Amino acid sequence: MRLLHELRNSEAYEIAEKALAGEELSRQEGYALIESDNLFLLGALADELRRRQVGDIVTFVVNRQINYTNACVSACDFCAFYRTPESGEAYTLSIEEILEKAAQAAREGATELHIVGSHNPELPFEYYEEMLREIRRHFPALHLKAFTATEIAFFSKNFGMSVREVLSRLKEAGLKSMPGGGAEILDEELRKKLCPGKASAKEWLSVMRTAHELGIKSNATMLFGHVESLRQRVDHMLKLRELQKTTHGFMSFIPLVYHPENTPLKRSMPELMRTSALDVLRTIAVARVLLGDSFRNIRAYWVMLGKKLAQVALHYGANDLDGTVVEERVAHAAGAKTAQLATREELISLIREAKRIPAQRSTDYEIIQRWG
Ligand code: V47
Repeated sequence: MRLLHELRNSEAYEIAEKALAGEELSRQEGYALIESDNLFLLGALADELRRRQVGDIVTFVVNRQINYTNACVSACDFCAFYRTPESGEAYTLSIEEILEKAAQAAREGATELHIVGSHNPELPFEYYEEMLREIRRHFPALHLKAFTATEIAFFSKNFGMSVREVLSRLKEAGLKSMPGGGAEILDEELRKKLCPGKASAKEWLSVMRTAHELGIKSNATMLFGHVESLRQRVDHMLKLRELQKTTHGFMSFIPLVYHPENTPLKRSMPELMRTSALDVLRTIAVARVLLGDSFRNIRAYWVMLGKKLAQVALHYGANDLDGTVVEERVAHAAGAKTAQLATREELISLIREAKRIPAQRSTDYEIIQRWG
């Protein structure tokens, strides 16, 4: 059959054979995969590698996000969430307000708080320590996953402390792991254009290395679908793969779909649209194949993908749907139309309908409960 003949003679087919034989793919092979238009082959390959690596269980976490402040001096072009510290729309939650949100999460059975903010020069370091200490004192069972690597780099500069000291003090106060935000695209030139006011790619990776050395595990994200090239996505993944080989500290990889509405970038490029569903699936599949054995967990973050596309992504290499979330501000400020909350039942049913086994996990991917 012509279809199969053409497939067998394609470069993507050869690369797929290599990946299936368990070999690590090179940068050039990564480029060829992401540039190949054979989404079926890519999806089938990613799905098979996912099955071998983690089986048919698809996980989620019962969690709550808390965005403690939006006042920010970094002014990234892709961000609709931040406000300048002088703006009348800037806010900072008090420790009491944060504790109320934590109490609600605990009542609803959450096991994790995901706490991130912006780069707010007006808060003292004690605010962060007290936030963690107080939550830990009142709700010791909640895992505190907090502060992106760019926030940590900002604290280090703002308070004149080394990254190691910042992380050690936060760990002492109750920090258990770190989310993967702020990675954007780990390319120095692109960052100079999009986010010159915050940590460089080198600094982001260095904060993560230090965190992992201190026993603080983390996730890694990639913000895609704006002005980056397909090859820059591959380069980004390879930087993560390299670091992971030495630290083994990343728990999961989370591709974040760029939402353009209300962002400075969209104002300067009105033609910028949200990327297509096919581009999302291709990127998730390439992540599963290229990150190989180094990353067990590839997340389909439903808040940014939408629940239906996140479900499809479970057949393109993803094995995790993130969590119940409850309140999300970054993507919603930039035009996300998804709900802010997913119930446990909803996540279970999305996973079941994808013919996978739903399981609730802890932040560090221990299974808490599975269904069927
Ligand atoms: O750091 C900013 C990105 C991140 C936009 O590690 C945008 O468990 C889309 O990192 N459109 C925050 N994305 C989200 C994040 C995250 C989410 C869920 C789980 C985890 C985890 C991490 O969102 C930011 C930035 O990279 N972002 N602006 C935008 N307009």
